[in-house]
Amino acid sequence: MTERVAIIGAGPSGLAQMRAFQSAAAKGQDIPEIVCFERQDDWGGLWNYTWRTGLDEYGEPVHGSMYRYLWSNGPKEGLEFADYTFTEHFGRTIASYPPREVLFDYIKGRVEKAGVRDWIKFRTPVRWVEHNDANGRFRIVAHDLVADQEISEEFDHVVVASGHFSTPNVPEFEGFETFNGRVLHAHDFRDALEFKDKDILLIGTSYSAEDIGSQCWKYGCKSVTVSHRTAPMGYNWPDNWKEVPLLQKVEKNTAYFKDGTTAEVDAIILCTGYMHHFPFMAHNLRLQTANRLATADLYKGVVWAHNPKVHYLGMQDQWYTFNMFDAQAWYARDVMLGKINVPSTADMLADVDARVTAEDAIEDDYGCIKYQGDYVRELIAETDYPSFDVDASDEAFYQWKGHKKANIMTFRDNGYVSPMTGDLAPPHHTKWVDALDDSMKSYLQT
Ligand code: FAD
Ligand code: NA7
Repeated sequence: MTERVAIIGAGPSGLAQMRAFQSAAAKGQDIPEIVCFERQDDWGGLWNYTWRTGLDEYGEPVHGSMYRYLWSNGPKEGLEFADYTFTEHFGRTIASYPPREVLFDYIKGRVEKAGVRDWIKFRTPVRWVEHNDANGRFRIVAHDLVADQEISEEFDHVVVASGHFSTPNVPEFEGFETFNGRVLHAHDFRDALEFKDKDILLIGTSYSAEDIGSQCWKYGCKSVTVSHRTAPMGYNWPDNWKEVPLLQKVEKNTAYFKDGTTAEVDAIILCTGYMHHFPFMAHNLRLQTANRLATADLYKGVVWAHNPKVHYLGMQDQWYTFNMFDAQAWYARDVMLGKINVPSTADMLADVDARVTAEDAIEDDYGCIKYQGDYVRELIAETDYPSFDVDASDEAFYQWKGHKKANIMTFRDNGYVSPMTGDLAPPHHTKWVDALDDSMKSYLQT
């Protein structure tokens, strides 16, 4: 009997898994039956932009956390697919920080070429996954939203590719109930123009705070105040931007910070990160981890150590993205195909511990980049994923860090060398700060 593989999610990670199997089939290998369950009505995961927030038209939580005018926050040379380059997709070299629509197009291009769309059941969220100890298979319960019918099927392997930047972490601060303005999480932020001429307060100091603040500044907010729990970001911010210690409380429109200072603000955007949230996984299969490079309980960062027929893709905090998901998907595929044997549970957990210890010893962001680059290199060495110059990707990330430090509002005007083709990306035709139209049409103009 042909084995069956369930993939949960058709974002970049789930699509990587489908492409991994399709590439094996294209080489003449037998592959299992693949069924991908996807809650949204299209593929691409977070890159499939939606204007919706809260619940969707079926009452499902909206997955999307991306917003209008989003440009890649890292160089594309750090995420390029080794089996489908930007040059192959666009027919020429393009600049290094594409807007969302351009990256969405790139993601789609590879899987359209692979022809795997028929494997996906759209509008079908997975509700429950449990292991059947009697027959060693997994029962998956999903909901066909369009037909409003429950689906219950058995599979031999499960790949969880549902992402971890969708369910917001929402702390509360004193006075929010009576704040005279809007309080929202970054997950629900959609359009910087909403905050034009407004004084905004951001809580958090990571990518969301940096980028949402920069967007709002670019599109004309009056001022940006960023409140930190641990440390300020420390970039050379524009004059109408300041960094302050943690918010203590708000009263009407006044925000009070830990150092005794105050600010008058119109809106508060909680850029406080996301939760790894898998309510559909039975407890003995459910990943519980912090957002870090070495995740808990995943052998090689992929295989669920307590049942190696379950795989989780893309669950790490991310410097590397698309090609790391590929490295993981190819590895998971070969475990499922029996080409790679995993060790005992004890040895898999020892591998996890070793990765955690190695991550804990990293001193700075450069070390994190190298750590994740080395991880990608380790995985691709074990499969037939096309080898690529990981050092060149690391180098693009190192230069990116330097460019951000030099000027946080101009770093996207730089270009880097492709680890796949060796080509240097050309500069974009317009400086990021002046490029208000983020459409693909505008971006690809020469
Ligand atoms: P996702 O893209 O989240 O896709 C998961 C998919 O699973 C979704 O389609 C979802 O609908 C589906 N799903 C979830 N639950 C279920 C269920 N129960 N049943 C069925 N389907 C389900 N990365 C970069 O490389 N560059 C960037 O510039 C960048 N910017 C980002 C900006 C923001 C605001 C955010 C939030 C993330 C950004 N990222 C960026 C990181 C992003 O995580 C990855 O690029 C990528 O989208 C992760 O892919 P994924 O497939 O693992 O998860
Ligand atoms: P991250 O990278 O997980 O960062 C979360 C931030 O939120 C971080 O600065 C935290 O501060 C801060 N945080 C979390 N909880 C609190 C509370 N209770 N109070 C104050 N500050 C808090 O999430 P992002 O959304 O920025 O980035 C996620 C992805 O989106 C990323 O990959 C990008 O590509 C886009 P800490 O440093 O822990 O004190």
